[in-house]
Amino acid sequence: MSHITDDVSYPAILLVGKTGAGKSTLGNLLLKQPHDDGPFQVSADMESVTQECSTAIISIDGITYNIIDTPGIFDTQLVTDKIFEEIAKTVKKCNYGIKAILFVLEAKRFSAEQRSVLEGIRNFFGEGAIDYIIAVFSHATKAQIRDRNVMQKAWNAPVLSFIEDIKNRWGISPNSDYFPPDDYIHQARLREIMTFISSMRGVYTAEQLEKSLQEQEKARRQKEEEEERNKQEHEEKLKDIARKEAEETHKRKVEQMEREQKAKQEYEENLKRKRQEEAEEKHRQMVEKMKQEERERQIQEENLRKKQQEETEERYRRKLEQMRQEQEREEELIRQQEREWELRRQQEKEEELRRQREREELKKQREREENLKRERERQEQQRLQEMYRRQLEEAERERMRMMEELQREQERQQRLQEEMRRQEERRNECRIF
Ligand SMILES: Nc1nc2c(ncn2[C@@H]2O[C@H](COP(=O)(O)OP(=O)(O)OP(=O)(O)O)[C@@H](O)[C@H]2O)c(=O)[nH]1
Ligand SMILES: [Mg+2]
Repeated sequence: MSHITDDVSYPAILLVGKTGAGKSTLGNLLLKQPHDDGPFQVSADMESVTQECSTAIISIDGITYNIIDTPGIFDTQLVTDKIFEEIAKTVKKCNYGIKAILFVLEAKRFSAEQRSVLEGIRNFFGEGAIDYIIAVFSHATKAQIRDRNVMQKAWNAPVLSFIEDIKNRWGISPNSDYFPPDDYIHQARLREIMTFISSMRGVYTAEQLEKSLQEQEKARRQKEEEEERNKQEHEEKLKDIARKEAEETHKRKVEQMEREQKAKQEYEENLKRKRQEEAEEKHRQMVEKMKQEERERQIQEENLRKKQQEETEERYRRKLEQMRQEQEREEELIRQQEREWELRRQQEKEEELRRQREREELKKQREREENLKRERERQEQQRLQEMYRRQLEEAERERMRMMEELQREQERQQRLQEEMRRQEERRNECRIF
């Protein structure tokens, strides 16, 4: 009953899972064969062994099934697609449907790798397959194999969620090293799995898989279309970026060319300016040289002029000296003449002085005579004055005497007038009476 067959003449039990999970080992154990020496080849190392699906006949609770070992699912999409093709080919041969899908997973931390394998299997079979999945944990510890509760405690949230999704259908692949095939624990773990298989209602059909595959194909196409759209959009974006980059490159090139043109212009201008400066410098040097020559010529001329001037001055100086000497001689002559003249003048002056003394003597004589004359006149004048004074005193006394007489006459006149007035008054009084 446990030999490999190509026919699928009974309802099928599928062993699926990640490569190296222990599918072939579990198949052999369910077939009551040594775990590594049954109809399904078990790999000794990490290399994937099962490349094609193989099937064996198994009887559970009196019902015959085809148990089908499948190649392990990798996390590499390319290999996995081929494996799913192989599985699909086998499922299509299952004319009596699939009674159970034993999803073998290692009882260690539910890794991202395991999760992607589970997602792959669920997607492949479609959501309708969930009612036929039984999870079987392999590589369990001795304690986990002995006690299901120990196994349950090791689960994390994703495992719990998955177990919940499959309505708590889970078992443990026994390890013959811990519990030999005749051990009741070994048998109990296999029994649990088989009980789940027997309790399944209905079968998962090739049509469901076909439908799922079509949906997958549709999803794949949509995904491809989406990817194509994204690709096109991406390409458009890339083209846009490339166009912008080309524009930018063109712009940069134009700018670069402009910069180069500008730099060239600046270079040419600089060159031109430099040449101009050099020409100006040469011209300046030439002018400077000419100026220098002119200065030297002027200096020579100046020296010559100075020399001529000095010679002229020397001639003038000599002439002046000569003139000065002549002048000195003339002056000496003049002084001589002056001295002579002075002498004469001195003589004349002495003569004059002598004459003046004579004149003064004469003048004094005259003055004395004059003084004498004036003294006589003064004495005469004094005598006359004395005489006039006595005459004046006489006249004054006469005047005073006449004044007194006049005053006495006036008083006499006043008395007369007073007398006349009183007489008048007496006449007037007499007339009244
Ligand atoms: N400790 C332990 N080792 C196991 C268990 N199941 C399988 N192995 C070992 O794991 C290795 C791979 O086992 P296989 O049964 O070939 O695994 P598989 O899933 O069929 O592998 P592929 O066919 O390559 O996909 C072998 O060396 C097994 O002896 C288990 O429950 N416990
Ligand atoms: Mg295998």
